[in-house]
Amino acid sequence: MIERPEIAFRDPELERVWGRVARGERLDRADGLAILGTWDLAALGRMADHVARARHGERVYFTLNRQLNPTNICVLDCAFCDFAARPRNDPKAYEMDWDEILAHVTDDITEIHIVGGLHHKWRYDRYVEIVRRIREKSPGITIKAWTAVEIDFFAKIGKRSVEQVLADMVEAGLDALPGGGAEVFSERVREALFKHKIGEREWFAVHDAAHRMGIPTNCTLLYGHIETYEERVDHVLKLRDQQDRTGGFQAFIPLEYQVGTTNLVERQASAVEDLRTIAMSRLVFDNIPHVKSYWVMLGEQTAELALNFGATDLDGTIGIEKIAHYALAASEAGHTREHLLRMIRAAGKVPVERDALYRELAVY
Ligand code: V47
Repeated sequence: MIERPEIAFRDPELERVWGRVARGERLDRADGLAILGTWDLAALGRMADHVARARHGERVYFTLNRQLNPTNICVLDCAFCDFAARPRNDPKAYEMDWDEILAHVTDDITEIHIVGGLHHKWRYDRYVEIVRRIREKSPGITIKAWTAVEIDFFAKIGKRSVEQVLADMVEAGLDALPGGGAEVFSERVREALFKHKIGEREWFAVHDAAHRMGIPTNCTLLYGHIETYEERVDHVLKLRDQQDRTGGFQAFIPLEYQVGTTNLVERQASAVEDLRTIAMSRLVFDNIPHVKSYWVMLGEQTAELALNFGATDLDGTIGIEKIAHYALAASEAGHTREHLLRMIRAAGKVPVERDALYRELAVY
């Protein structure tokens, strides 16, 4: 254990939480709420940074990756999503052909992140074939593909169990699942924003099955819209319980809602809100290795600051990103390795290049 810093607190509630961290106690709902409500950001940053350093020292991870979204046509109608196109007569609808899909796989990347819409016409085999052809083109790449929402959908259209879908995908070349589609584990929010999408029971069933089959996964929270602080903390606690049972989550990614044209709220979450959410998750998750600072949605400045508020992963170079950019994200579409190195070093950390399985490829 690294030495505990002396922290000058202005918020007595936060000081109480620090006492619990110092005694090695597990944080609870009241602690999570105290963190989300604090204005004592300097102290909060030191707390979360201490916990991150105890796990990873000065190391912050990133990957050379590309996102692939083979289609945006989707049978769902989530109120926060600018990416999805309706199945019929939507001018922004697109479907990639094999050449376009395979053009995403090049020698300069080590991770491909695949996620897309639930297409009303694509067959089960096409989704498996996407993974297989990518694996054939690049035997060495790591493939992080399909959210729990998609796996559940494939099970329905392919008339298979979730386990069988996962087994088919692994056989085709899949390495890990991304964490999307969790949104907020709250029936109130689901009813209001994404009532046609699977809820927490099915989302957890997919990740539970994946972990039991040895497939690592990520997990996410979509925040900064109509959810309450209580719902945010409860979401994190539910993920922590799952991790106690199966241990397969590699990283937690708080996704900042991009207002875009869906306008669920007037303005995006503030940087203060982002940093509190990152720090809360780092402090409450005593069992998930990484909290990711997703620069695409946070913006570069806040993403860099988050590296001193408990985040130890910057995702990657990304290349072309559609989900946040259809929702008018202000960030660049992609960054070079050198750019990510500069961001990590500017935060006083040591850059470590990884693949989708968090195997270390280079320390800079
Ligand atoms: O599930 C949709 C979200 C997710 C918006 O696992 C939006 O490493 C913000 O899960 N504003 C997909 N978010 C992206 C995702 C992800 C991203 C990066 C890394 C990983 C990982 C996973 O994007 C969806 C949904 O929650 N989303 N619309 C929006 N307007």
